[in-house]
Amino acid sequence: MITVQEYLGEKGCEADLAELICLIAEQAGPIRSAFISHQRYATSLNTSGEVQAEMDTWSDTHITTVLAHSGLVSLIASEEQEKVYECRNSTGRYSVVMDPLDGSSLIAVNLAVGTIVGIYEGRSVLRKGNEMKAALYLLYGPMTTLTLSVGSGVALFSQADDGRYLLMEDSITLPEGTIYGSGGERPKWTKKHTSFITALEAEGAKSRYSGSFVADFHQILRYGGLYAYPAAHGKPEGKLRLVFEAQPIGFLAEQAGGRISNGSSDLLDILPEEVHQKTPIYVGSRGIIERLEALPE
Ligand code: AFP
Repeated sequence: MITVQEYLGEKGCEADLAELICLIAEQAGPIRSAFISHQRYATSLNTSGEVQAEMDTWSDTHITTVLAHSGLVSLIASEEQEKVYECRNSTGRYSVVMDPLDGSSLIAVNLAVGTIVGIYEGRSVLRKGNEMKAALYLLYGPMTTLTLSVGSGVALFSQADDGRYLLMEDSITLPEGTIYGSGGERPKWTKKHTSFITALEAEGAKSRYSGSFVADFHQILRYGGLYAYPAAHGKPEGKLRLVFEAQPIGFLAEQAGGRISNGSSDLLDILPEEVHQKTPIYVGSRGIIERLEALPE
């Protein structure tokens, strides 16, 4: 079977980028091991005002420390850190954006959570998503999987007992499909969002939503459909973050032939103004997103 290292070699990925991707993927082992001993929910809040789980801060510190010592990275922007972390003395030519542990409120109920990462070349993290060099997520479910794109399609790997990532499927295509999941409280949804979801339901769409973006997106990637976290009354920017969540997941979705949108335009074309910026998100099957974008506000 093909390992992730062999896959990256076949794709002609630059050696330092391949090294960085593999280094990040290796952290799934320590992160999985930490789940049992770091189950508490802290009293601290992140920059978005959300309660941090112990695993949020643990994963953040762990990955940041590993990357800071790697010599491959110059900047790290994390959902769990207010400021962008500068790797002093590093000549690394990549900047990393990450949600170290997405879906952390689900650790207590043992549902799938993950690590989301985007990699840019150069010393800057406020970039359009379509400038990304690579994006990946690690999903901690019954298997540990790595979903990866270096800009030439999407590949899915699973981690074997010996720690190696083995290719399960290359050139993944995000199909048209009928699963949908939407965050937010229905009474607070906008009129456009409510009528779109109601129309999908009338056509037989089936609701599946866990509350872990990375896990909910993964089933959309495989089965097709729509993941949405919309604008809402009182929350016009929704809940999810453009830089740490939308851009890496959107890069993977579009590399698989799907789309990501804020409801009216492609999120990968938007230049973030600040790292913790939020955005409404619609990601999934191309046809569904195009239908939504064509609707009047
Ligand atoms: P946590 O990491 O705090 O659990 O937040 C997860 C998340 O950012 C994203 O992964 C989910 O899709 C979304 O929030 C869930 O939000 P709701 O609890 O409002 O459905």
